[in-house]
Amino acid sequence: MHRIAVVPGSFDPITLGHLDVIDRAAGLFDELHVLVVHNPDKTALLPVAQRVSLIEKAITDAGLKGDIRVTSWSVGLLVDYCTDVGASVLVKGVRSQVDVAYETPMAIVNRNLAGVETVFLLPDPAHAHVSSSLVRQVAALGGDVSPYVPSAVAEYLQTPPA
Ligand code: COD
Repeated sequence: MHRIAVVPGSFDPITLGHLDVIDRAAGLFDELHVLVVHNPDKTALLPVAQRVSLIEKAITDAGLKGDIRVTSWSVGLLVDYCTDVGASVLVKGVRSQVDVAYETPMAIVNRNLAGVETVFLLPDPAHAHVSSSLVRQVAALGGDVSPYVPSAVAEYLQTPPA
């Protein structure tokens, strides 16, 4: 059976924590869709198309193996995308009990809505403290974000287009 999984997120921007989860997930499934989804609870920094492009560059630069596709989704439920592409699994990274508490109700609702299961992956502890919001804050205050993000993101945040 050809197993397709989706790794959804805001990825605003992609961090080394996200990349670690994508790498682990790519080793577990035949086909992986990294899906940029608008989170209405968050104020976005980067346009969705820019987030997609930075994820693609980060995956290429890191030399990740496997069938990894990057795209975005803005219409309807996350599980509608899964159904459309034939994905039976969502992959979420969990850094702490806070992430588990946030993700658990969504995982149950997604299973009830469409039979899509959620797999939780633990990140490398080296990246467990990293979040996109922390990166956005450090960048906004002029700090060095390079320890937390792929080099393409660090370059972009340090020299955004005019
Ligand atoms: N290490 C490991 N994992 C990490 C790290 C890290 N350092 N940082 C983030 N992650 C994980 C997060 O826990 C999350 O699983 C994923 O990476 C994405 O994180 P973000 O911050 O980019 O994205 P979020 O948290 O804003 O999620 C956006 C989603 C759209 C994925 C989310 O809101 C969602 O699943 N929405 C469901 C929409 C829907 O259909 N709702 C109805 C039914 S529930």
